[in-house]
Amino acid sequence: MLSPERPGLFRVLCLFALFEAACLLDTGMLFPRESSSREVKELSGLWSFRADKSPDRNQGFDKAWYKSRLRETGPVIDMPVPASYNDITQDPTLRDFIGWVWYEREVVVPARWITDEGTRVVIRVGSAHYYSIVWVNGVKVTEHNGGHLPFEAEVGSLIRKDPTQPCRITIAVNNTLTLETLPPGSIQHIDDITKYPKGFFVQNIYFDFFNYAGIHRPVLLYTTPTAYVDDITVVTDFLDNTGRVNYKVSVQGATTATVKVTLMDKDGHCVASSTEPFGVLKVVDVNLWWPYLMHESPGYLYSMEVRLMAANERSTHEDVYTLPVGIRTVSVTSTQFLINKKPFYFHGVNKHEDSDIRGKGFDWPLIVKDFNLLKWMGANSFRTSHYPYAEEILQMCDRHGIVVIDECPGVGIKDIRSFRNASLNHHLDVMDELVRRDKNHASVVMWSVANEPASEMPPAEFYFKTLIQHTKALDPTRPVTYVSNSHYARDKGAPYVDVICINSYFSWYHDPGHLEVIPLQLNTQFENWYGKYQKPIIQSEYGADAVPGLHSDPPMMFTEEYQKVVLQSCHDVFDQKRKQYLIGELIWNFADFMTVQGITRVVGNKKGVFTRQRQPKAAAFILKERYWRLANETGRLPPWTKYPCSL
Ligand code: BDP
Repeated sequence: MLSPERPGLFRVLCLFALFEAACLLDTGMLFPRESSSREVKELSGLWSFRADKSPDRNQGFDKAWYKSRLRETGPVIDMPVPASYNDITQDPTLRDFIGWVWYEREVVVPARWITDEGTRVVIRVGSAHYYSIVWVNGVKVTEHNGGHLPFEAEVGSLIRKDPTQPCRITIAVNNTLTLETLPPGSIQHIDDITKYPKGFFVQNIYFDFFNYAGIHRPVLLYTTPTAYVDDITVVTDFLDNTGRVNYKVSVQGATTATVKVTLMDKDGHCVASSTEPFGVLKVVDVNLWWPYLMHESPGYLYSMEVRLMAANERSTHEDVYTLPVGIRTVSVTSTQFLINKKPFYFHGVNKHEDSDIRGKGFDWPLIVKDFNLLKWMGANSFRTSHYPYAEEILQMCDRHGIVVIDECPGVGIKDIRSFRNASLNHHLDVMDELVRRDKNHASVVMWSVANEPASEMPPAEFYFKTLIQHTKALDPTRPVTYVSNSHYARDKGAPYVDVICINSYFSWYHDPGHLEVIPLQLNTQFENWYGKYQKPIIQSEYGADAVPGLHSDPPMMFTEEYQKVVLQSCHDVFDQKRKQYLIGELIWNFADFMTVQGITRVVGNKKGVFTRQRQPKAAAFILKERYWRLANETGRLPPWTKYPCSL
C-alpha cells in the first residue's frame, strides 16, 4: 500500500502502473454515455426466447438457430431483458434449467448510423450469465466467458450490409458452471435408472445463492465516431487545499489527434483544463469526495469532459465523453482505513443482486429503494458480495457517498481442481476486466479477490499470492483484500492482503442456540487474527437467519429475537475492538435472498435484516440505531443530520 514516507513519488509510480495496467486489455470499457458525438439506444424490453431442451443442449448450434428468426426454429416465448429467466414462467424445468438458452430481438437502427461511415456502432451487453455468444444478422460478433461484467463488439459493418433489413440480434447464453468458471461448479450425471430418470444430471455449486441466469443487465447499441476516446484512467490525490487529478486518455482509430480535457465543478464551472492526453489537473479549493455521514455534502463529483479532435484516412472527427470524477485518497495503516487521510469505519452491509421475479435482473425501482434503505439505516458502505454489481449501482454509490468493497465472482472455490492454472488464468482475466470497468469510481475503495475459498488446500497459497499481487499491480492505489472464514483459520492468502476480512457465524453454524459463546469466541477470533497478521480487520460477515414474523422469548434460532441478540452480542465486542484495529462491520445480509433448495434454507437464505420484499425485520432497527450512533461518533456530521432525522 501507500508508503507514508514518500507519498508524492509513490503516487506517481502508482499512476504509471495503473496506466500501464489499463493497457493489458486490448480496449477500454467506458460506460456508454450520450454526448454531442455519441448516441445510445437501449434494447430493454421483450425479446424472443427459447431454451434448448435437447438432451445435449446443442440443437441450437446443430440447427444454426442464429441464422434465421428464432420463431422460425420452433416455439418461442416473451422474455424481458434485463431479467433472470428462471422465475418468469410457471415452468419448473425453466427455473432449474442448465444449458443454452437463446434470446433474439430485431432492432430498427437510425438511418444515419447506416449512411454515415464515420459512425462506429457498438453492441454492449451489461452482463449475461454465464457464457455468451452474440450474432448480428446471423454473423457471430463476439463471445464472452463470465457473468457480472460487460462485453462489447463493433457491428457497424454488419448492419450496413443490407440496410433494408432490420438488425437481428441473437444471443445464446449458457449458465453451466465448471471447475474453471468463476464461480466454479460441476455437472454430475447420475446413471442409475432405478432411481433417476434417464439423462438425469445436477449442477453442483459451492456457493449460497441461486445460480440465476440470462441477460441480467441492459443490452445497448451505442455510437462513437470512428476515431474515439477509448479509455480514460484517473487517479486522484490532494495536498492541503489543492486536489490533483492524474489522468490518461486513450484514443483509438485516429492517425492524428488532439484532446481538450476540462474539469468542471457541480455548477458547470471550469476548474482546470489541459490539452495533453495525459497529465495532472490541479484543483484549488478542492471539494473532496467524502463518504455518506462523514461530511455534510458527501459524494461530491466533478465532471471531466474529454473532447477529442481527430483525423483518420477518411475524415475528421470530434468525440466528447464526460466522466464523473470524485477526488479522494485511500490508504491503510496497521490499525486504520483512511479516506482523505481521516479514519473511516465501515458500518454497512453485504448485498446480493436479488429480488422476486427478476432474480438478478437489473431493476431501477429496486436499486433506488435499496439506496433509500441504506441511507435510512445509516449504512455508509457495502461489499458487492459475491460478484461485481451493475455499473449503475456504483454510479449511485459515487453520487451518494456509499463506500464499496468491490468483489469479483471468486466465490465457492472449494474443489482442489479449481486451483489449477486454467482457473487461475481465468481469475486473473476477470480481475483485469473488473479493474478496467471500475477503476474510476471514487466509491470503490478496495478490491476483494475472493470469498471463503478452501484456503487450507496446498495450491491455495500460490494461487492467492499470484492473484493478490496481480491485482495490486493492476491498481496500486487501492488496497486488496480476500475474505476468509474464521472457522477455517488456516489462511494462505492473509499474508498478502492489506486488510483482513473475516466472516464468522458463532452461535449459528457453530454452537447453534448458544448465544452465550459469542463474546468469548468473537474476542478470541479478533485477537488471533490481529496477533498473527497485525493488519486492520473488517468483520465482513456475521448474522443469523430470521423467518419474518417468527417470534420467541427466550430467543430461539430462526426467530427475529434470536437474530437481534446475535447482532447485539457481536456489537458489544465490535465496540471494544474498534478502539484498536477493527475498521468495519458488514452485516450478512442486507435482505433475504434466493438459494438452491436444501434442508438449511426455507425458500432462500433468511439472514436479511430486510425481507426479500425490503420490509424491515426487528434487526433492521437495531442496526439503524447503531449505525446512526456510530456515524455521530465517528463522522463529522452537521447538527441537522444527527439521528433521529427524517431522510
Ligand atoms: C457465508 C458465505 C455466504 C453465505 C453465508 C450463510 O460467505 O455466501 O450466504 O455464509 O451461510 O459463509 O448465510
